[in-house]
Amino acid sequence: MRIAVEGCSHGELDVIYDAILAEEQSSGERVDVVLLCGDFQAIRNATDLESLAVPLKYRRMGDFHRYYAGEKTAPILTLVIGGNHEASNYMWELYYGGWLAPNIYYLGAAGSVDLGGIVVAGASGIFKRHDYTAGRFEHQPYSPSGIRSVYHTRQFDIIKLGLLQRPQIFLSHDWPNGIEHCGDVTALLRKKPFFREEVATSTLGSPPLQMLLDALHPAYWFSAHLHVRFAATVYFGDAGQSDTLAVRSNTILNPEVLEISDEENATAVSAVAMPAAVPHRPETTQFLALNKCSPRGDFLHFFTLPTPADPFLHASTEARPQVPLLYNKRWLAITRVMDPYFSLQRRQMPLPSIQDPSLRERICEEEARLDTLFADKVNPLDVRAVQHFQHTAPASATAYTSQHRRFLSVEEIAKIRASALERRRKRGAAQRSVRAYQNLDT
Ligand SMILES: [Mn+2]
Repeated sequence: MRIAVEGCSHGELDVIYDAILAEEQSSGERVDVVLLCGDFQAIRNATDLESLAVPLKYRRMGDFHRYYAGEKTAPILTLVIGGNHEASNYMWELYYGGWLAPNIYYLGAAGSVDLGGIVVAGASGIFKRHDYTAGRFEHQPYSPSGIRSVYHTRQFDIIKLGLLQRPQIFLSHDWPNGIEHCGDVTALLRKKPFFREEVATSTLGSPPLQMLLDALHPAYWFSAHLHVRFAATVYFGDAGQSDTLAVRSNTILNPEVLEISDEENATAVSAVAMPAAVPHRPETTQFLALNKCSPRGDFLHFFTLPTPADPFLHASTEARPQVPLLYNKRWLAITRVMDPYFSLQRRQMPLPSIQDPSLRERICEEEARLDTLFADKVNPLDVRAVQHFQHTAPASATAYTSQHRRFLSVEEIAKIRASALERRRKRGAAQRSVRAYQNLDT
């Protein structure tokens, strides 16, 4: 199975698919699935912009609404996780995962699926310590703080992911904390010098993702968010380096021993190409962070992974055979067993440890129960048979406002918003966020 991975999408679906189709043409090799690592911006209509946490100048519709409307269709099965710039209202509708548009499947706030026989797992959002242990308390219209906390990763979801068995591929928007030390950190700092302090203080990346990396050892891990291409190899257990990522980071992350000399002549670009063809040992994770989508290119990574679906994919006479997409039974069991802990309030009851033997036992029991439940069903785990894409809001680059009693274009809304901001600023009430259009009707 040939896979294309991309970093932050920022609503640029056309550029991404065009680049992938162009690569297929030049290489002569079909791409079977696309993995997008967040900041996807599933903006269905102008009202969704109200739930997108970006500065005013970045409030753009992007390409997604045409895919949502059916004007365009994703040419290749696409799996998506969320980042910190999302239509958080829409992502919340699909908290457990689902079709954002035909052929574009969101893994949910956390999720795991079986893709042609390999397990893909993903964590949406970014880590912020003060919201990590909270429940999912945000509701719409989002408050100025809720529009941000809504995409902060929750411990509840991380623990669920930590209960998975080793996935082949893990997707996260931000990087696992400490990962920079498993690659060429000097070259990274040459390209992104402003990471220096975070690297020196061990604050680059997400600590919960570091925990997951140590717990799961996925064969491949892809991230985005920091808008730079960076490759690393993490060795676990018996692979020659007997430490975990946490131990490595804690050992190396002494600012005194950090080599961040600018004189060193490391090759900044060639050093970060991930050796896709190198077979991975089970004890290593190949990490690759990807750049954001940009016209300058180099935001994609292509690689081929042997999967149980390969004979089917090779034998198919179709130009683009449909890659099997199944629920991961283990994930379904985890979701059921952890459900009593799910909180819709700020308060989150204490959560069990991922090492808790009785918790793991209950998950195994649940898996056995699912086996019985599914025994007489045909393809019970087939995502396409169970979940169908449905519109839940109009697809339009306009939004109806009850105040104006008509549909306004994005440009008009931006103009009105800008002048409202300006008036507010003049009145000296800049500390209060302008929510003039929070009541836009869909
Ligand atoms: Mn981001």
